[in-house]
Amino acid sequence: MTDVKAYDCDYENKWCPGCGNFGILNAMKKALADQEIPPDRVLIVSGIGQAGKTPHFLKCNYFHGLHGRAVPVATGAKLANHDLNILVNMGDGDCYGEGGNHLLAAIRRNIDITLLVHNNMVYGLTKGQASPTSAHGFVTKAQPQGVAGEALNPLALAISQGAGFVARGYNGKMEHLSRLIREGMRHKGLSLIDILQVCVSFNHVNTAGFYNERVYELDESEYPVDDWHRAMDTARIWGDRIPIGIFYKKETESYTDRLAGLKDGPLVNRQFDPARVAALISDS
Ligand SMILES: Cc1ncc(C[n+]2csc(CCOP(=O)(O)OP(=O)(O)O)c2C)c(N)n1
Repeated sequence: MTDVKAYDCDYENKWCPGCGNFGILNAMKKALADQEIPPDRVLIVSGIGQAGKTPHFLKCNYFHGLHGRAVPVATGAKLANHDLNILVNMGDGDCYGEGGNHLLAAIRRNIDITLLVHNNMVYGLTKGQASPTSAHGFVTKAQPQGVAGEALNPLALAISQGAGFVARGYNGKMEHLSRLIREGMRHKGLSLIDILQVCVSFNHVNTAGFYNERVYELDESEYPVDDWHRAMDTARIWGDRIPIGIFYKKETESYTDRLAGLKDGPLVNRQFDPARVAALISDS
């Protein structure tokens, strides 16, 4: 039996008191424990930022890479060992800004990883500049007259590009978020979970109060999760009411399923023959 405590680690945590990342961390632990996944079967890859620190606070395998580059690392790890459960923690700047092109490639290839984007709509670690999801007009020290551009809609982007599992969670609804993470991990193929995350230091607009008044759960008994047009419409709802839940879900062959070379099991379990590699190098 795997308990949430199996994932506890005593690394000192410096997130601000009240940071939404704590709810996300707890939801991850619960999702992993509920699936009885032991820590050694999990790899967490992260980029740079406050979100990128998440795996420091979990006892499991992790790789903390460069800003925006967690997805290619996770892709490589999945291809090397497709038996591993791979989660990726990134901030909205990390994933949709610096790492945007990698996100597009992962969607196109349908890499079987679960992307958890801590979307606080601001660059937290570097003290509050606008990110790709900052709203038009959002005022920061670096954008004193407000953001001139429009905010990226990550859910609509992912659905439009054919991602097979697209969901939104909220750090204030831990049980619900943990269910989404569990479902995302069970999905064969790329799962994107955009998580509304409160930043108590640098986003004084999208606060817990703001979300608690607006967030509602999609009704799973009524909502047709495989209806692409409905998903696109739902992804565009933002205002007095903000939906959370699974917006779109449709399974198609994942990248690892498509690669003939992986059919005989994970590459890491194969015998490595240095003589064959040496022969290949001398041939070229
Ligand atoms: C290529 C590159 N560009 C910029 C930076 C500086 N930098 C580090 S973290 C960060 C922003 C992080 O914001 P986000 O990804 O939204 O995560 P958060 O800290 O809000 O969780 C930036 C711009 C960097 N380390 N590398």
